[in-house]
Amino acid sequence: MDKILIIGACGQLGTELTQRLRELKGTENVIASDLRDEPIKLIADGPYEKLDIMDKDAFHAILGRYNIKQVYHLAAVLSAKGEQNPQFAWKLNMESLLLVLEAGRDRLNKIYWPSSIAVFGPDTPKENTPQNTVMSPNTVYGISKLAGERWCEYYFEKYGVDVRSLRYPGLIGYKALPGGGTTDYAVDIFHKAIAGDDYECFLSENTMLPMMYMDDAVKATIDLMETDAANVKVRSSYNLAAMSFTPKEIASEIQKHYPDFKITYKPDFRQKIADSWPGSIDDSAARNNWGWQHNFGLKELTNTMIANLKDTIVFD
Ligand code: VAH
Repeated sequence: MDKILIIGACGQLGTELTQRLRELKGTENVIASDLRDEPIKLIADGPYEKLDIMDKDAFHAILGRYNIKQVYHLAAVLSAKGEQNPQFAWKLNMESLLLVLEAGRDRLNKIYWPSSIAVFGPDTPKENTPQNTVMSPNTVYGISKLAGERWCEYYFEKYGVDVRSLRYPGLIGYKALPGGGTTDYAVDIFHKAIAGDDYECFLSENTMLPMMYMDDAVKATIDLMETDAANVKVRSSYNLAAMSFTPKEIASEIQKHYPDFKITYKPDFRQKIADSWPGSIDDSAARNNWGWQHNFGLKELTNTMIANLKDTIVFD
């Protein structure tokens, strides 16, 4: 059984991916790592290492200590936070990926690295965005993800590194809070509605964005990593989709459960980021190559988020 290292394990996706991989592979085979001294409670059941992925020696020491053979490299600065510190976002997002890809040349069997719909830009076709199309991202996050995709394909073709990647839409889950994304309004809105508060949305009401419930994102990630290498025909990064909705649409769905919930709209700098992204994604390559199928639409997402969050939100 390959030992797996998850970098960024305390993040929104990392938390849930760590839990699921431990269920599938055995807790002791999945080493979680993040910048924090201690793991968050949800993943404190198994091995954890404090790791700054910019520290090459510390990274290689962990690879050796546990005889790691697979790395899920999730650590990154997301779109909104990246625009506030472009130089750091580029450095972290790119240099850490190259560190992991280099390790893949001689000591790893498989690598997972997340890309994003942020690789698309203002002149990309907005509807049913194809796998291969015009890509001119205008955020440092999107630029770093597009460059990262090119490096992944380069390391696969030049060195045979088995690195796999997905272009995630906005991810929504209840177990761990997101950090610094433009799509994070779709998580914030549930916390506000359930706490009985009004919500001031930082995007305009008709901003259509591709979104996905966290369980689907975790399923797609593991399905891609577990499929035979011969099925992985895209070595940059696969388009991945489940649903698209606007803030107005998700608010209406929530109001079916909380009729008094009120939303107002006050677009900020994140509106320009969202406007540069597609409204919907063609993920037929993932569906044809390795059998991707999503399970959650807007209704199922809303029901699940409310069912799980309402027992954890402290009411004012
Ligand atoms: C962000 N949640 O908003 C991320 C994601 C498609 C968006 O990459 O930056």
